[in-house]
Amino acid sequence: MLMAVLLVAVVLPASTATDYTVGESSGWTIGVDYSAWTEGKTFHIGDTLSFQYNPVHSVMEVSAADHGACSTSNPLGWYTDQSTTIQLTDPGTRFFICGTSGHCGFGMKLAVTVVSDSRRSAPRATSTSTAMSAKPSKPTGNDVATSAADTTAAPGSSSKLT
Ligand SMILES: [Cu+2]
Repeated sequence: MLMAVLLVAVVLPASTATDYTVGESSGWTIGVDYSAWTEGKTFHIGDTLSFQYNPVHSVMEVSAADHGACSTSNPLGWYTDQSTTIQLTDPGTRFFICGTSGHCGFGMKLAVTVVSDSRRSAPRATSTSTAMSAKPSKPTGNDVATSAADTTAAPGSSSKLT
């Protein structure tokens, strides 16, 4: 009797994270509008991005500035295994381009904004207890070209060390 009740309780919160295949069946390639692909999607902490691509492409994670400029000179991460899974572990926007020369200019660029997980009641298997409030540290330190959108993090004191 009690056993059955416990089993149900364990099974219920099983799958809350979503695995997004970038570009759906088209994958990560030239000719897909990735800003259109992200439209209407809400990416949460714990979700994953799956890039599927052939060897002429790669996945490069870059800063916002390099994403805007299609610059491959200073990657934060570079993946060439043709099947790359990116874990979305923190709130904020992450930027990806193709590392092959010219491909970003042909549209192989993707920006994914990860929201804090306020909608879900029970986040699983993450030991971080900082769910939605009180995030003292900002993980990505790209103060290079902070665009106008970046007013959320620092209320008042924006340090300019140029
Ligand atoms: Cu490419």
